[in-house]
Amino acid sequence: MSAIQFTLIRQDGNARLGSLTTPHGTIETPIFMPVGTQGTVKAMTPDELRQVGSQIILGNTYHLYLRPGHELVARLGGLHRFMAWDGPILTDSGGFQVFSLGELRKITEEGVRFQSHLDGSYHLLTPERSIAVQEALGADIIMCFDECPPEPGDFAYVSRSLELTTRWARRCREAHHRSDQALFGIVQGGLFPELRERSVQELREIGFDGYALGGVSVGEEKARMREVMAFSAPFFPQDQPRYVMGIGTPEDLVEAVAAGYDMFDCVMPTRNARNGMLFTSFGRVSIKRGEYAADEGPLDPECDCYVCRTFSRAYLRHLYRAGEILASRLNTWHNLHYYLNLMSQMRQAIGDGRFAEFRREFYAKRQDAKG
Ligand code: PRF
Ligand code: ZN
Repeated sequence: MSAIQFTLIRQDGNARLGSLTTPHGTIETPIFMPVGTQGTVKAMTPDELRQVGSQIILGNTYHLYLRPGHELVARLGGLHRFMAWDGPILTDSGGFQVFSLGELRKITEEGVRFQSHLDGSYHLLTPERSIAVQEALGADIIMCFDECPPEPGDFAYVSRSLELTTRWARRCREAHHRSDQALFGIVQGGLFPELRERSVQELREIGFDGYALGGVSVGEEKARMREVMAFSAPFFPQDQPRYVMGIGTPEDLVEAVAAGYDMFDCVMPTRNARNGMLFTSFGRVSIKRGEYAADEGPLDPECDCYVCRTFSRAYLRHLYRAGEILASRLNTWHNLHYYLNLMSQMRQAIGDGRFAEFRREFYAKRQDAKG
């Protein structure tokens, strides 16, 4: 028995409308998961996350393991209780985060030895340990501990890396005991169709509650990333959720949904918000620019979020330039609303059988023409 239940409601081209029931509630797919790395989606309270339309959020094993420590979180009732978010949570395994440490880590068959970015202390993260930490945190969906090879990776290296990821996935499956948590496998294989196919097959033989496409958006060209998403999708099971890890721009999300994926996460809406980069229905807006100094209009005339209904571009520019805390809060509010609303529009379009039309209109409206 799986801790989650996925229902495919409708397919329109390759795009999928579905629903995913977890121990903390049912979410609609395709869905975007705001990133709450350190037990908080930066600048937003749980109540505000609900108001912008969040249904599920993402947490990070690596950060919470180092600080405040998974045992402490478990003692305080688990991550849901600790951060007062009662909806579904997915935690990433820490694999990707420790690989991002560069010099500070060493990969062996056993796991990854690394030094904390906080105090330089030494740690060993293994598949078993990653699962133990994720069981202590108590998310609804947890991820296998994988190796995410950086691009460009040659065939021999990516092939060896993916075999290690498969062996680690088997150890994760064996180490996982909580029946109220789903465990997802992570597909690697770089830019190579035959390696992606092998990766999915090996993971499917072990058997997981869902499958994620890892190792994309790691330095390859955008066109390459979209190719990998498109040629890999048919290898995934039809009747289980498909998650693309760590993407992306609004355009990436539209293309990923078009290719047949259901779940996404990215720091882009939240991180860019704090840097004054805002997403709107007609393209990107850099709110610091002089052209907005006396602009009385709303940030995005098509957006019905609290920020766009209440404040002018001139005011948002002023807050940003003055370094006010409220700039981060309002910018994050709008960007998350924009991302979550985009997903909601895509679900509507798939449900109505007009996803291709939606996709055309989405691009027609954008003036920045960036991908
Ligand atoms: N593996 C894990 N987390 C991830 C990735 C991955 O490949 C990516 C790659 N885009 C983002 N987050 N475990
Ligand atoms: Zn808005």
